[in-house]
Amino acid sequence: SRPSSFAAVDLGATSGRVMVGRADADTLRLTEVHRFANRPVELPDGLRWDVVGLYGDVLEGLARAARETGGAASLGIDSWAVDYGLLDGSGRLLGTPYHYRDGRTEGVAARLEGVLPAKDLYEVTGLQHLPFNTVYQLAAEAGTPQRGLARTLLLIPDLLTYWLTGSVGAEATNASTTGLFDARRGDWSYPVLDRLGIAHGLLPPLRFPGDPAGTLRPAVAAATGLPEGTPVTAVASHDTASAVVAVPAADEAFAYVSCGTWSLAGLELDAPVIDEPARAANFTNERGVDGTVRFLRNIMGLWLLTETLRTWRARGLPAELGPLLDEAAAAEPFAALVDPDDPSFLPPGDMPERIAAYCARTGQRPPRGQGAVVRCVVESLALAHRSVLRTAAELAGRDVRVVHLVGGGSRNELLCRLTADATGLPVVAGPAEATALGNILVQARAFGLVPDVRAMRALVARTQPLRRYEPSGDERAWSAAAARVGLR
Ligand code: LFR
Repeated sequence: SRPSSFAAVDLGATSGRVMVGRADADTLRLTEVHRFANRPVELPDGLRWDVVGLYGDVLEGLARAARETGGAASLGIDSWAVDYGLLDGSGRLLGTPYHYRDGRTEGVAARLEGVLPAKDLYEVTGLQHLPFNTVYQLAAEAGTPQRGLARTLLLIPDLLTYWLTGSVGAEATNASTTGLFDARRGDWSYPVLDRLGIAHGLLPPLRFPGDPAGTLRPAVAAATGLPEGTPVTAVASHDTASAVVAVPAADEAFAYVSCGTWSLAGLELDAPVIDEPARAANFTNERGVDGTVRFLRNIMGLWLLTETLRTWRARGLPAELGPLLDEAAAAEPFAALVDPDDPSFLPPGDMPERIAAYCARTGQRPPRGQGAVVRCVVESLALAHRSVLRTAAELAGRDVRVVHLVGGGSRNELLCRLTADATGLPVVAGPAEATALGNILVQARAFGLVPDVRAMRALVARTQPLRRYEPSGDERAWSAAAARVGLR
């Protein structure tokens, strides 16, 4: 049978892409039709996403997808989590959405402690504490005119879906990252909304991966050349949830690291683990496809590297990743280490300077030379992968025999090799475009081409290039290194 075509819009924090995927029971082929930068904009009143520009790139990408396919069966949108636009009562966007790295949420969680203690919030949501969770962003905006006029909150993929179709909804995997979602019941938490004085109607009804999410407005069909009536399908609109769908795991004893701007390291579970040890370790229970739970922790990820390169580029220093990784591979091991999740690394800005400051603060000699800085970043990320995956297995009482490293980071051989060494487990690297593949696969299932997640994973394993790294490290050296930065 002829495989059907689907379009995937996948927006990451640093770049976006529109892909065409062809899928059936034996085929899974991705073609990139448009890739574009996602450049946050620093306005005098905060760090924002250029959502209108992104929408323009989505339209451009869909036009190219239309030329490539002659008409996709459906399209789906995923992006980073947490951030949102507010609409007034007539559906107009109120202001430019904030970037989660904007500083306005600083101190907000502490201020909320009296109204809704973090422990109580965790008990319901099972969500890791991140200063930028939607719940804190909303609290930071209390009293603003936008917040006063807001009648609907739409997370970024839902906002773009609304612009494409006119249809309003909240996709569940992404809703689970807001801090307003009940992890056990799999629905908005109305008691949490009440405690925070948030009107129930601000949050649209949920949609689940595979549900229809409207059809293209005639103006969008005209602008893109896609047929009128082309359906938009709700996918796992949280990029991490889409990536986990496309992890080519053969059985249950696997851990994953979805490695891009962030490293999301953890396990797939059937039910949330919400207890005091999980809260103390700041583990999250985000929702996956089919009611699964993504039990994981955020690690600062390749952000440390891309922000380092951006700093060097601005200074006119060499900033090409390939040669720098070669230098890093040859640099002295364990010379300088950081805890990648130190809060000082979260905002945009001079990253090498902050790494040097961290080292000085912890009695280490700051890395000297670019290769040494990159070594420090990559080795520290591998250490964090080790520490988080060990903790995950312990908290969930699960056996882990292989680590699947998916996303852009799977192209970074040094990171894959060091992650295998640090964890003492084989690392299967790839696919690099797991998120877009997961997006396509959920659509393919909605159209009856793939039966279930197991079959999706088997299809990825059969069709995508993967590379296996066997651990070769010295366990004692890694555990000593971890201890130096307070990891395990
Ligand atoms: C990864 C991701 C993470 C989320 C972070 C911020 O792209 O979606 O899962 O914690 O971005 O939204």
